[in-house]
Amino acid sequence: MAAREFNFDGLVGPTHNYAGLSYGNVASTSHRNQVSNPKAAALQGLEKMKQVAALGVGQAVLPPLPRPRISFLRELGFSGSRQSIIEQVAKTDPVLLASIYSSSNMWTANAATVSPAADCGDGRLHISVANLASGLHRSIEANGTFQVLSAIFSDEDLFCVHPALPCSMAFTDEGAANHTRLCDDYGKPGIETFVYGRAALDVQAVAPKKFPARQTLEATQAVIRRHGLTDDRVAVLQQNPDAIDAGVFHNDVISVGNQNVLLCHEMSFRNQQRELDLIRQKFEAVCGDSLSICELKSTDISIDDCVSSYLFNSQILTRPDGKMILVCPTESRDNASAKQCTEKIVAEVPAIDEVIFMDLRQSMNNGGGPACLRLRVVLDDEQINAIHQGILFNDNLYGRLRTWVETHYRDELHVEDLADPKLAIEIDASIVALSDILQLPLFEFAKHDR
Ligand code: SUG
Repeated sequence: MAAREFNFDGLVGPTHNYAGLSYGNVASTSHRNQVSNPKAAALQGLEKMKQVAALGVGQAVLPPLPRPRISFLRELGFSGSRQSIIEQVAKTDPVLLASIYSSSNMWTANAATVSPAADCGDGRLHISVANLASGLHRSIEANGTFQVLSAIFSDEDLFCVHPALPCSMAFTDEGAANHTRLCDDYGKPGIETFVYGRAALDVQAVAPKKFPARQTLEATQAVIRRHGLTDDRVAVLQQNPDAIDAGVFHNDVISVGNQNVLLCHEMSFRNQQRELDLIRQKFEAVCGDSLSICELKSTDISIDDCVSSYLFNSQILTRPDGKMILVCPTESRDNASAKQCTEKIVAEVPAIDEVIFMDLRQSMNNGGGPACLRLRVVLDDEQINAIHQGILFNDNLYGRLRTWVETHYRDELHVEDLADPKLAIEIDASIVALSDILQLPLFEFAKHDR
């Protein structure tokens, strides 16, 4: 059945801030304690959604998870009213406070791994919520994400939403940021590539030395089993540990694919040539077509420039006329090597005929480019009609969300502002209003956090 790709973008939350919580993510660490602008961040994200929708590509929005996650602090033994808990934690542990206030769920590429129905054993679309167990501020996303995705994909005849994997260091899972699906038509079976950073249960295994490898082989294998993906349709690769040590904390910082196109850097994977040959063979066998791989060299662009320009964190989108467009952050236009690479990509990859640059600076300063902000979901008409309709992006929703952001968001947020209980009260009003716009029971999801 004909199907198309929808990009589910995370709406940036009102507490977007620069607390520097992500070790191994160079942008996050280097912007620690800078002043953020949540309003600009959310508007930049909405502009991207608007432009993508205008290209004729499927676009939907995922709500920010309600913050602060006071229920998590109660689990840790803090007690009293919300106000007094915020005041206590602000005094004793500001990093913990920043964690439960984090807006990191805006990077929906980490929300889950999604396998289209055509690839899955039972013919349903499978979604595995990521546990994000490598980092405290991100690990608290999984419950809320499960609630939201279960509400959107509620038809169990068509969809299966799996809760996050057990929260263990052996099963740390970062979702679609380490998953790329290659296919001919979106609705036909494809090859799903899964990239992991370390094998947790093999102490001898090669792993990065400096920064954490966030995705384990064991988590990847569990997701493959849950989704009912067969060996001929998956490729499991190890990320190059040197790249992780250079700041490539997710595979989508060094590789991106769409349909029959795979862009990567020569330092993306371990045993890269062998792995790429295998993907090529599997692709030909399952999709009956040849895969177009564009492998950029270190002489084209250094790893450091990949990390600072986020060239590979671009979105490759297929327009209704079948041609592809590369949506890059403006940092890729402003970096000489990255800019040249975009020209090389257009010249060498016949399917890609256009590049556009978008300003996502607020998100980029926390290590989140265009591809981080979206979760890709392949849907056919029956599935589109079956999902919750309130999150489908159109001009009306864009207008309402813009007004909502302009009404409720601050244009300056200092990390110290998180200590002021007034912020939490302000956010309550915004959640009530957003629930109404998206017709999702967000306030209900957050009732334990009051
Ligand atoms: O997990 N940054 C996120 C960025 C996620 C990017 N996603 C993808 N590559 N798909 C992270 O490191 C920063 C939070 C802070 O510093 O306050 C943060 O969580």
